[in-house]
Amino acid sequence: MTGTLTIWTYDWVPPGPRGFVRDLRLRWAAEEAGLPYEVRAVPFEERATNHLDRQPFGQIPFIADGDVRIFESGACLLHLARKNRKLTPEDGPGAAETVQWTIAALNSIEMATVPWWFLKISGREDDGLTQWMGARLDQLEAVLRAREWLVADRFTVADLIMADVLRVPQVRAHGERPATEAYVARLTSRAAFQKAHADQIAHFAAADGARPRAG
Ligand SMILES: N[C@@H](CCC(=O)N[C@@H](CS)C(=O)NCC(=O)O)C(=O)O
Repeated sequence: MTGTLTIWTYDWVPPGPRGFVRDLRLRWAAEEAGLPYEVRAVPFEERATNHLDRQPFGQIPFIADGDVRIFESGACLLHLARKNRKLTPEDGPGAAETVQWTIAALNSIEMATVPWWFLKISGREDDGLTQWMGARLDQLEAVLRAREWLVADRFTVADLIMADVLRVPQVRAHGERPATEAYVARLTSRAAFQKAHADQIAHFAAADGARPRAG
């Protein structure tokens, strides 16, 4: 394989998660960085061996970039950032803080928000988890009240992943956090996000036509 970046997603998903499937993070990063990329698909309904060889949990996204083949959206984002200075400062404290906030988005915020909204949409919202997530979001609100970007007065991949974690509608609707809301609105109004989002919606919509209709 040559140096073309390939981002894998599913061939189809139901309408609900469209616009939120995690290949969007990687499309968005590639768009921000001006990196050429192609998107390929694995079946949503049957997780085949060649999929599990690339992503042992049967999930997406995963990427190929030259001889690099990796999964986990955060690892993929940090890999892309290492190649492109539009996504991170090159070195020094800014580079380290970009890694720090990327991990914080995944390991301090998303680790609370994802279980919370899974339980919420299945009608089993848990009070302890709600309070824990609320505290995390309040702490982040205090950070975002004081700054426009997470790192060094500039956009980085840490903002991309933090905004992607925070933009889930149920999370956005939980409590009043004006700095967080303004931050998410600012990030998701970027042209690169808009293109990545529209492309993902189009990708899944195109697959609808090829599927037998229920009933
Ligand atoms: N930690 C993984 C999570 C990946 C993930 O949850 N992918 C979802 C799509 S957004 C998926 O494949 N869900 C289907 C499943 O878990 O079987 C990452 O960030 O890459």
